[in-house]
Amino acid sequence: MSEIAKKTQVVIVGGGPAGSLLALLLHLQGVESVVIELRSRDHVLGRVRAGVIEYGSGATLREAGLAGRMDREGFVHDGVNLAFNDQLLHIDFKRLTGKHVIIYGQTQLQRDLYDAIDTAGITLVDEAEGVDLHDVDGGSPRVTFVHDGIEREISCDYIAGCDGVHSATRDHIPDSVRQRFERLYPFVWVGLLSETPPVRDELIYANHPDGFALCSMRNENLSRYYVQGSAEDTTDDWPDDRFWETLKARLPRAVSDRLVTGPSVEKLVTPLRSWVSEPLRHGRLFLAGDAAHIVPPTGAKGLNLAISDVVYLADALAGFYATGHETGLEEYSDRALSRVWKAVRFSWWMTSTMHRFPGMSNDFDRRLQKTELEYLFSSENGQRSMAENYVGLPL
Ligand code: RFL
Ligand code: PHB
Repeated sequence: MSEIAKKTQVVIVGGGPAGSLLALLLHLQGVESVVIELRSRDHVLGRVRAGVIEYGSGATLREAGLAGRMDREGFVHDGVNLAFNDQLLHIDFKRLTGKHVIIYGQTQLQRDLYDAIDTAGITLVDEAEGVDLHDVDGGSPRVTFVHDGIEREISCDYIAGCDGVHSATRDHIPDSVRQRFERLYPFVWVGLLSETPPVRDELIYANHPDGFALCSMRNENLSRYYVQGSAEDTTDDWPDDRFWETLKARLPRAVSDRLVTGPSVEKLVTPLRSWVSEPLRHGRLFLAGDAAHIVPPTGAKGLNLAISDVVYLADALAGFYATGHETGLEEYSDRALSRVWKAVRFSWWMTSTMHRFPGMSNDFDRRLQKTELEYLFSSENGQRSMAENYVGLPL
């Protein structure tokens, strides 16, 4: 890493997908930034996370020259499957929308972003501790942190808070200004990664009376599966045998008969919740990605929202440096939130439609869920709406 500058145009806190991509999009538009990341690169690359890249996210990465490996090694999926009542419904994205999604792990994308950051000569300071923001709503914002035991300070024009769910930058938006909208779902996903061939060439989202299941993948010999668990579950509650038995029982027979099981190489429990923190701007601070909003993974939207936020933010910042006008920056929060809420709605709909809720047996909600799925199975318009949202609404 080159010397850390004492002054730059934009300091980006957080070097995950949102922060790294923002730095690169700014660089392409002639805006200088420094990225400050708490963790080591190996740690960031060790997090197993998202796998579905929306059509528009893919196009953004391609336009930024970041899609070489994704286009070579990722998998284009022209549809997904919904399982219900032992039946499979294929949602044909290509026919219904003319678009597709790309299966490409967030880990690989993060590696591509790091490589591009290094090639561009952008400073990414990793293992930076005690990041703090100063004068966020005044005229001379600064970011301080400790790196290699040395206290550092960078002054800048703007700060981008891309520091994920536990964001510290978000706390610089005063309580009197900040509103939080939240929904917690009363269950978790238990996820397992195994070096086995995927059970099918496209994803399967299954609604079963016992609970939800999802079959996903990373490549021809790396499968990613999830099953719905109880809110208080930990990975200790889910030894491999229990996981595979549960998954099998929740899939249509024709699918489960083909399931290849094997030892898990990674296992996690993830809570399902949505929240949005508004607004996304306070003074010279802008929030983007998981620092500003979280969606349950059912709609595969988290990473994609991080990408759309930073596309809007990079445009707004570059617009300011090109014209001297803050119009784009003033519009950023509303523009990004409008797209965010549509993804929150879709993720809520997928979650509500596909999971078993505690207390749901034969009651009104279960009847509605059954009707929702029967409608989807029978209506091309219903399928088109789902396809349109899954491949991603336009940026
Ligand atoms: P990240 O990836 O959390 O990066 C934030 C970075 O900020 C750093 N940081 C700090 N740096 C400096 N100072 C501090 N004080 C800091 N505090 C934190 C962190 O170390 C980190 O490197 O947020 P970002 O960039 O906004 O990206 C968001 C995505 O990572 C996230 O939305 C997705 O992974 C969500 N997600 C999915 N999204 C999709 O679009 N499609 C999917 O298929 C999908 N599947 C998933 C998912 C998330 C999952 N989990 C476990 C949360 C599946 C799972 C299981
Ligand atoms: C994944 O492959 O990890 C994955 C896919 C689809 C989702 C969530 C996670 O909705």
